[in-house]
Amino acid sequence: MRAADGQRHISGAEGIYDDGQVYEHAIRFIQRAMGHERGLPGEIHLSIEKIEGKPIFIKSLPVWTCSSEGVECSRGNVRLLLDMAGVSHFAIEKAEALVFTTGGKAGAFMLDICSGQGLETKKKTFRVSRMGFQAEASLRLDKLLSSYGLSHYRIKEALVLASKVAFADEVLCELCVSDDPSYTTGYVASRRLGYVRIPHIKALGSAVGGRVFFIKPTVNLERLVNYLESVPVLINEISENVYFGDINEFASAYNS
Ligand code: PML
Ligand code: MG
Repeated sequence: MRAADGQRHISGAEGIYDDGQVYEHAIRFIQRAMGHERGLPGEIHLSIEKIEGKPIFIKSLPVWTCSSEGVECSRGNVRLLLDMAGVSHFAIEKAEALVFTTGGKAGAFMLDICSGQGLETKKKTFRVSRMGFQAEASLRLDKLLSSYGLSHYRIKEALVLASKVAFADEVLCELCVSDDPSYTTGYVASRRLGYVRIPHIKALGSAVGGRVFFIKPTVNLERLVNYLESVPVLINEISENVYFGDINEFASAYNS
């Protein structure tokens, strides 16, 4: 589902479901778009396709929630995490300018991890699609996340997207800031870092946000875009690791 008001992105959602569940999720996505805090969309596009061929099965990333005293502390944590992942200072600054000063873009920007340059393609942003859960893994994750008080639907949706993205060899890591004014938790994710949630990543009421994928210089762009947009990926195994702690605790766990 993709909802927009002119050029301004309102809401987007993706999923892979058994045929018996398609109707229920289609209605849920339309309701989400129609009741969105970013405003009433001028158009809603709902596309339903049969998945052909065998999906790739992956494990979900472990989840760490990084405690913080406020926006300034969280912005520092974002910089530290991206630095730990190996993103250059040029690329960090470029990403910060994209996700902390603008909003309303559907899809993710792709930046080179060294130069911070956006990839030279006709499209400015890329939409990750065709990802979901096997039924048993979905129930297992619901149970696990709710036992830690993390049952918000966004966490599960962002975790499946981040897990698909992290599985791509060409992507070093991802930064996400929701552009919904009432949602102030973002994340930095990679195969090595896991899915690191950052509360207070922006001020309450702010409509800035976006997604950035940091791409290795040797990227085969066509293959990567095909994987992100078109290859079906299902999570069939859930990482049981759910942690809470500050950035120092995270860094020592990461380095051990
Ligand atoms: C979004 O829904 O716009 C992205 C939310 C990302 C953060 C989800 C979380 O709380 O882990
Ligand atoms: Mg949103």
